[in-house]
Amino acid sequence: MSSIRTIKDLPIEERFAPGHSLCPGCGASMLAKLVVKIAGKDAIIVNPTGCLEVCTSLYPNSSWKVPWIHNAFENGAITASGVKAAFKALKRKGYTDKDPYVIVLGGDGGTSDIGFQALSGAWERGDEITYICYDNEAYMNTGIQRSSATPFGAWTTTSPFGRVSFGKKQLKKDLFSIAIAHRVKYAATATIGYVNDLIRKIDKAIKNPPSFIHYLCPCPTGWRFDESLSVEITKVAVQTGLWPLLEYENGQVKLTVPVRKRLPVTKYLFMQGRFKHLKDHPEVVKRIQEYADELAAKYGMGPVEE
Ligand SMILES: Cc1ncc(C[n+]2csc(CCOP(=O)(O)OP(=O)(O)O)c2C)c(N)n1
Repeated sequence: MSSIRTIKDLPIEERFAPGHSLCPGCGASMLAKLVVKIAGKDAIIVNPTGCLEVCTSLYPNSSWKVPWIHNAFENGAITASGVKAAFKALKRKGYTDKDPYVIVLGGDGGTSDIGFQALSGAWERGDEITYICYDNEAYMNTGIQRSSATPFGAWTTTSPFGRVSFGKKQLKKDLFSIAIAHRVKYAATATIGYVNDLIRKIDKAIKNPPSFIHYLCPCPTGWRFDESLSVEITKVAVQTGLWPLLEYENGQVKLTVPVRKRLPVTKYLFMQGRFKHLKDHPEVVKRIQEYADELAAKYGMGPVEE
């Protein structure tokens, strides 16, 4: 089984069809296209409720040229565990010779909040599934409500700003560390701005289950930026240190894309309408810079250079 390491290694055949209703610039469509290209025709995609599911399966159409299951918001991981177990049993009994990759594509609400217990259980049991969280940092499909993955200070419809509020009051949940704490075999963070890094990690994750990828998913609609900037914005997230590109395997965490000189977090924040009220809250911006500095110290990124 040869590895897919860069965009040049990708198969030509498309397995994610156009014609879906995801927004222009949506990071979930870019991810889905890559995942099904890399995983191939026998992969089985499990898709809990969310933008990706709703917008790619408008009856009677579907964008998925691979087997695909929509399941409830709560149970992406356990649906995948069941599919994998069924294939193992069928194979053992001689009914099939297939042992497909089973891959969940879940939003941050479906992963870090509502589907979390099913995911934790699957990881703890060591179920041989790959879970990819496309993290657009809010419940976008239902109108931009905050999730536990929404960043500190961000506006959402349920973390508004105004006289008594500066946006979300809590830091983002650290799903990468939580996955490692469950002793998964492989875990990574990734994003579309570093596409070869992303491609290599998808390939590695599907071949080394139980595995997890936390994918920073740009969302022009919910983050309030021009759709042409989707890829650029994720590069800036990485360069500020707010989204370190990490990989965990064999008990070691490493930074896969070095950041020797960081951009100040203001560069990332003020590209987006969801943070624009922070111009009146320098203390919140300072805390976000400190958070980036903490990540830099933890993962070995360089100092901020204005
Ligand atoms: C148990 C349950 N609660 C609420 C909903 C309504 N609902 C459907 S999609 C969605 C938002 C999903 O958010 P996320 O997982 O972050 O994915 P995104 O929409 O951002 O892609 C919600 C709240 C639901 N389907 N099931």
